[in-house]
Amino acid sequence: MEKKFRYLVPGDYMADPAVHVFDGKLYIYPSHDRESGVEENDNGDHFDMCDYHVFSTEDVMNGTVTDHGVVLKVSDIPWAGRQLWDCDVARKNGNYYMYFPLKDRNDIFRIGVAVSDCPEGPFIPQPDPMRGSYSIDPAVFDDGNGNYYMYFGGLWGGQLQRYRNNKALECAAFPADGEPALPSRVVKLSDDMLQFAEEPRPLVILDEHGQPLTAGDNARRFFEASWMHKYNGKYYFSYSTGDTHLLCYATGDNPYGPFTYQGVILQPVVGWTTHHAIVEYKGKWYLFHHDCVPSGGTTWLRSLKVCELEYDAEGKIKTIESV
Ligand code: FUB
Repeated sequence: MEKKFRYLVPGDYMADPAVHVFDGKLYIYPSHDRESGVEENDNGDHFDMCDYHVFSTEDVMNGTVTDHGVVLKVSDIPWAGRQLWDCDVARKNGNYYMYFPLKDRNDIFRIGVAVSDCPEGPFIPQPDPMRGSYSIDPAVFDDGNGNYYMYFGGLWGGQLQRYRNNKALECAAFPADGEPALPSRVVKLSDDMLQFAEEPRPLVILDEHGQPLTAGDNARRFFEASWMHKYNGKYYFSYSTGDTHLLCYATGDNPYGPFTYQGVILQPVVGWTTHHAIVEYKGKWYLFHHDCVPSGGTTWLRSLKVCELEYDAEGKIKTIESV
């Protein structure tokens, strides 16, 4: 049977979905793409987003998708420079915490937090970014036992190559092809959800021989777009390979890893970036993602999309061909 895809917000450009189920309703927290006129470059300056909307639905493939409007904007954030990239939201004790990457006034990406008492927002930003935060693409995983973990990081425009051991380098540095790839980071959040509870740790992805994926293995190594979900007791870390345009995943036995590479979730879509969320809702699993088909291939004008995701009997995700 042919796979069914649905564009969720046909009237606007939305990308980088983070998706959660709160009180039986499915909420989508995407980036909000726009035509800002900023010229395309390797730094990603053309992804010049300035606000977030929240969407909700109770029927993923066929139901109404409600737009709850603008919930946070750059001009509301006290430490803002520019570029609101991929966000995520977590719930704890009746409060909702939105985590967002934004360049500060020195053009350095930091991760900020904004708080609301409902999943639709609006979200009120904290006065400063999270202490010790850097790079982009925060994804927050609720392990269901009172512990919340943030996965973050992104290469190139995401600035991860500027850091080692959580310290800024004098100059950005990429490992040689045969050296271990630059990893995503994982960090437990503090009880109040507003800070890191510890130093971020590298999230290591091993190959089939138990060796870390190398920097030259760019069809498998991490680039950006971290996401974590659990299936049958296993932890599934999924991510984009960036310049090879794949969504891949690796599995592990705990939130910190190590994780072992498993395969491709989604083949390249139209457009340079690929980014996703994997969620179970009403007994089915879904892959939320984006592509640039509606904008005729304009990389910075992406459209939100969803399809069902399936596992085989061993828990392997079946690769999805994009259309
Ligand atoms: O939306 C800007 C950036 O593009 C995101 O942070 C990356 O994951 C990529 O999708």
